[in-house]
Amino acid sequence: MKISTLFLIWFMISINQIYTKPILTILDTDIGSDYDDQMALTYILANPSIFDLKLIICSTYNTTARGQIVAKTLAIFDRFNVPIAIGQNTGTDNMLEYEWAQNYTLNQFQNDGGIVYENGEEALLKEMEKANVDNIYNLIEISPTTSLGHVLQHLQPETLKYIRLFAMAGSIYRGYKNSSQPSKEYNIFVDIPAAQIVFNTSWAYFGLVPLDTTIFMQFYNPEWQTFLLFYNQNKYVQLVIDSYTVWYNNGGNRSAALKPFSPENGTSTMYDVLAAFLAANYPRALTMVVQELPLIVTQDGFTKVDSILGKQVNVSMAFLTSDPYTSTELIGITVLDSIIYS
Ligand SMILES: *[C@@H]1O[C@H](CO)[C@@H](O)[C@H](O)[C@H]1NC(C)=O
Ligand SMILES: *[C@@H]1O[C@H](CO)[C@@H](O)[C@H](O)[C@H]1NC(C)=O
Ligand SMILES: *[C@@H]1O[C@H](CO)[C@@H](O)[C@H](O)[C@H]1NC(C)=O
Ligand SMILES: *[C@@H]1O[C@H](CO)[C@@H](O)[C@H](O)[C@H]1NC(C)=O
Ligand SMILES: *[C@@H]1O[C@H](CO)[C@@H](O)[C@H](O)[C@H]1NC(C)=O
Ligand SMILES: *[C@@H]1O[C@H](CO)[C@@H](O)[C@H](O)[C@H]1NC(C)=O
Ligand SMILES: *[C@@H]1O[C@H](CO)[C@@H](O)[C@H](O)[C@H]1NC(C)=O
Ligand SMILES: [Ca+2]
Repeated sequence: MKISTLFLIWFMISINQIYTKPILTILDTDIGSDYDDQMALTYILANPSIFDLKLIICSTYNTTARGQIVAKTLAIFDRFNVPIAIGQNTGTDNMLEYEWAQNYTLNQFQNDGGIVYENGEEALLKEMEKANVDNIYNLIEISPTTSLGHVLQHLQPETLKYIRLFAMAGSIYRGYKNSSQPSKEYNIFVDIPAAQIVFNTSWAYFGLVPLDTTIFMQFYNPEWQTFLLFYNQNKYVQLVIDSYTVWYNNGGNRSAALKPFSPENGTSTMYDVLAAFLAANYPRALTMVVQELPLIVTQDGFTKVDSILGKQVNVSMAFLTSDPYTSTELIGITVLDSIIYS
């Protein structure tokens, strides 16, 4: 029974990835701090038949340093046609992955043919304004929403009918460390007013992956061992392992996760990858149990069900399999294989 369900999901993922037209996509990321943004970006770039990536905006803290990490990634994929938008620098923060991209400057990226928009919010606004009935956009939001919150104050509400949001944020019933109490999730907590704006917007579709499901997103043996085998012959696998190792050695090893991890045996928690996976498979959620819930963001940074004030959000509350790791392993295989075979 379990095997056949898994096979069905696998089959649907494959079909989905063969027959859909690539969808216009914007990525808002705080790549550099946690490692999951890098895996999400790599997955997106490895799947051009699913994602037609139009803009990457880097948000919060040292956005220039984040931009460099994106630049090096785009260069390895030879994707100089994807512009990098630099969001507002909101201060200094540990950027554990930065060293990996240190020797590839934004100037170098531009000399190589890349495009950098110094006013990232303006670039995001302009890209979102292109959405219309013939050009539906998916916005993959895997950062605190500082940039998006600002942009939403200038965007015509009409345009939002053509933009679907897929966000990693919040915590409904479960929190960090598989706690039975919800947490103040990071992407919300860093900029609560911005999150309130995003959650109080009428999107064409709003799909949310909260901690309730994302805490189980660790890719482990055996799919990780298979991935490692390709290190010497595949530059995308090399990109992931090298940047992950830099991040890990610079303190990423202390990052919280349900299972202990190291570059030899698996990943840290790939929260953000689930948002990209959800976008890739829209309108199906495949491995996930989705519930439409009226949510608000409270003044102190919780995401709460509120049937009076809340706006509807399609929340990935659980996985279809009773053991969540059965589902996240399948997602891991899909994601890692697509990187190997891109
Ligand atoms: C941001 O990062 C870049 C690259 O490391 C560095 O040159 C710059 O000084 C940093 N800026 C701030 C405000 O931390
Ligand atoms: C950056 O450093 C790496 C590792 O030392 C090296 O392989 C790469 O060629 C360097 N890139 C540039 C642009 O200098
Ligand atoms: C998470 O917590 C729930 C109940 O609190 C428990 O049933 C489940 O086994 C836990 N899962 C993991 C992977 O720790
Ligand atoms: C949502 O926005 C409307 C105005 O469009 C405002 O009246 C309402 O108070 C906001 N709700 C929340 C929960 O922020
Ligand atoms: C949630 O999903 C249902 C079914 O696909 C859809 O009809 C509804 O509009 C979605 N709601 C939001 C807020 O995205
Ligand atoms: C993380 O790595 C540092 C060295 O880079 C080491 O000093 C520290 O003990 C490690 N912490 C954990 C929790 O493994
Ligand atoms: C993975 O590596 C970490 C760090 O070395 C270690 O603590 C953990 O036990 C390993 N897990 C497995 C399943 O080998
Ligand atoms: Ca992130």
